[in-house]
Amino acid sequence: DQFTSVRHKLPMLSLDNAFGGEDIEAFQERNANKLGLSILTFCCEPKLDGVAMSLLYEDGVLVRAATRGDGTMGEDITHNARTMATVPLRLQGGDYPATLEVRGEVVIPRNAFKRMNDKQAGLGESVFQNPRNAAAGSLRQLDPRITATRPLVFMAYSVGLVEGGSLPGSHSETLSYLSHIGFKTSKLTEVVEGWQAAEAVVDRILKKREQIEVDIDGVVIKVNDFEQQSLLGFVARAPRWAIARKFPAEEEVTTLLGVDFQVGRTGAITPVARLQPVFVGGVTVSNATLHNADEITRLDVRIGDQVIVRRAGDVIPQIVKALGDRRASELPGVAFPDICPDCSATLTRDLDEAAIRCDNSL
Ligand code: D41
Repeated sequence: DQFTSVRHKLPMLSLDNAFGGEDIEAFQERNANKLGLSILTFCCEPKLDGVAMSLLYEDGVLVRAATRGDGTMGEDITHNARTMATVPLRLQGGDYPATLEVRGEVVIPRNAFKRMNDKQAGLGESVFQNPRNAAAGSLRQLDPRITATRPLVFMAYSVGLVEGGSLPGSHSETLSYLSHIGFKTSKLTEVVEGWQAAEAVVDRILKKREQIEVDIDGVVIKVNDFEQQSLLGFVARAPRWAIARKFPAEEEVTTLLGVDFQVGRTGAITPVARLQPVFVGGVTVSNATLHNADEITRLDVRIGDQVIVRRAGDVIPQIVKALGDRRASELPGVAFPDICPDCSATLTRDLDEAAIRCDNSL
């Protein structure tokens, strides 16, 4: 209630989800049939996992920035958007419609997010769970001087209202135009023919997921031609001509069933979380590392807790958070053993080391 509500002149639609190649085939089938065509040209772009924002330009000057909100009503965040280097205050090139609304996603690159959280922690301030929450929190600051210190990046992905001028005839050309007038757009965008080629883009982007500097949660596949888009129209709140092909989530919630202790080659004792099996990062996970005793203390995790498990790329699944606020009653903590689970020797801990070891050299 601290921000002024604004009504979007054109609603910001949502996206239908697809979870496999068969959904993309059905998407093409439906749309091609409606248009009386056999194959369609698609523009495929990474689905950035950030916060949607609308920027309104009058005669090339930024006059309003708003969050998406529920798609109909958003919040006025002009004072904060103005502090972002990637939000042009004035459009470049001189060749733009009198009124132009640019839509896109506000993200924080992962490396900048880590630095930002380290800084917050160093100042004794609270840290953010992930880059998306950090972006949302940074845009909702009352003091734009705080927003200005946050590494926010705006990436344009479409236009809304256009009056007093015209735009190119396709989505991919519009993205090039947006880049020409001063916006950042995704370099991973590809124009392809047919759903199999679109699905191949999905595979390529999924393989690169860890190398890409921002979090992405899928690929948005759009019918490229604007004429075709308007013939297809939309149902309820989502266009028929676009779909979000989702990647497997990298974080899920599950239950911690117990903790086992394993003795490694060097004698270090590693706590291993036994989990209620959960599908995360594309595989079913039933174990996760808890690293060491300090990590168990830091997480304040209890047996029976709901926990957030993360599996990104091929790294060992980790517990990133224990959802202590969901505990119905006191639950038992995790007791680190005093003796080796394999040979019963007394365990030792060096003062300058995180690891607790079994020193039985035999
Ligand atoms: O990268 C994204 N998150 C993204 C979101 C994208 N690349 N394209 C999008 N296109 C649309 C339509 C087709 C409706 C113009 C979107 C979104 N919408 C969207 N973002 C939040 C809700 C919907």
